[in-house]
Amino acid sequence: MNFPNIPVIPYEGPGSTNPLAFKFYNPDRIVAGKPMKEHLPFAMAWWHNLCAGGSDMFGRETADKSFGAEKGTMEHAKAKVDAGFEFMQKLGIEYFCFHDVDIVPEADDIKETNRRLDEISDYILEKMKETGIKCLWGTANMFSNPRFMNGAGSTNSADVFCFAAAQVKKALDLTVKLGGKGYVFWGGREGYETLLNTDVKFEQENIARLMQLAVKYGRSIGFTGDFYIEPKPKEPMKHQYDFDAATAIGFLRQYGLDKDFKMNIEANHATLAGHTFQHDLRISAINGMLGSIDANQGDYLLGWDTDEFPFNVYETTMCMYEVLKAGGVTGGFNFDAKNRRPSYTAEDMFHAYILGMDAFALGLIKAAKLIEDGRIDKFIEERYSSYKNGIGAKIRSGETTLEELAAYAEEMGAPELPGSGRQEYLESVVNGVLFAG
Ligand code: XUL
Ligand code: CO
Repeated sequence: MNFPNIPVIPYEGPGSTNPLAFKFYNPDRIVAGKPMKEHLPFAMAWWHNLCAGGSDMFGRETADKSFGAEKGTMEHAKAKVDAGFEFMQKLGIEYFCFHDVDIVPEADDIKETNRRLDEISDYILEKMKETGIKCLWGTANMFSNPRFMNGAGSTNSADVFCFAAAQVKKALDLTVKLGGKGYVFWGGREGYETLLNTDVKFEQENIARLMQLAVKYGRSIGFTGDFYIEPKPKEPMKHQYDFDAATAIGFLRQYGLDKDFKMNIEANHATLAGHTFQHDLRISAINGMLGSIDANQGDYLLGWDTDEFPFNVYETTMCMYEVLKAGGVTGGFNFDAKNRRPSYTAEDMFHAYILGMDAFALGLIKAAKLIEDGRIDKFIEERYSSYKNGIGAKIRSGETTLEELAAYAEEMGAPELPGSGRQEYLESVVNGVLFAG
């Protein structure tokens, strides 16, 4: 046992002061017609939770993630599997997400790395069968190794492109072997630093080519799930090609990938793009591409990807509002989040997930109330009511001409002001629902 002092985390309700209990996440509680756990398929991110020890560019690791084994060995890889499954079981988390290099130490020779991946995935599969825990999505890390300094699909080197292809192929094999629901492309270094050395069109075509090849191969080995793009505007590259949901959706349509791909929206990436989390969820949803969510939050005072555990209930509420309106996600809620560096104990790992799961459970409860309350929906409906009849209805149905509209305007004279947006009133409605007890 890796966490002998941590019990299975119970639900104790909002009044509880037990740090190792859920206050809001009650998996079987019915909200908006189904149990919370069905609305919120939570996933553990292998890389942060089992691999990252809190190092940053100014200091080394503070948390010990050795789990009793020597790092860089297959014993360590297995110890992480044991720790991860114990962790998920204790929290009632039913899914995990992984990169290839999170689950084994990468060898110099890809054939050896792949052998290690076969071995560890057999072991993971055993644990999955034992526990009923499932794989949400897999991905290939094509950004850490120096060979990917200029990107993977976007690299200037055809040899590096082939290496990336080999990693994608293997990561797809693993995702299928583990029954993953999705496969993610986060284009870590698919971007550029300066146009003085970059052919943007060439690079974007090559990224699309890698994705097209992945779809073809994935479908040929029986992968029926969704491919995802995870947009991010910057970091590590100054300009990343998948800036935000709108950009990524345009890209997918341009290259005929839109039937196979959806979005994996990460809160902190959306805010780095100058949007709200809710904005990128809405853009994905209205395009039929709301796939999965990387559940975290950023820090509005810092301009980078801090990957904090979600705490801001306004944001989780507006996220769940979008998710409920969209009829749910096809993927899940992956905690792509890490403890703050000074929160370095095993207990902190549990506190972090309890915080995140409670924040989303609360968001779900409040979002369902907002929808049930109906004042926001009613207001929006009335706001556009001038399009219900007459000339407005003709505009909507496309049965008009510019000449007809101009004649209408001339006849009418100056239009009345379009009606108050009532933002402050609506914000007070949200507060009323959030804090009404
Ligand atoms: C990096 C990030 C990644 C992806 C998977 O910002 O979010 O961890 O989620 O590669
Ligand atoms: Co992410």
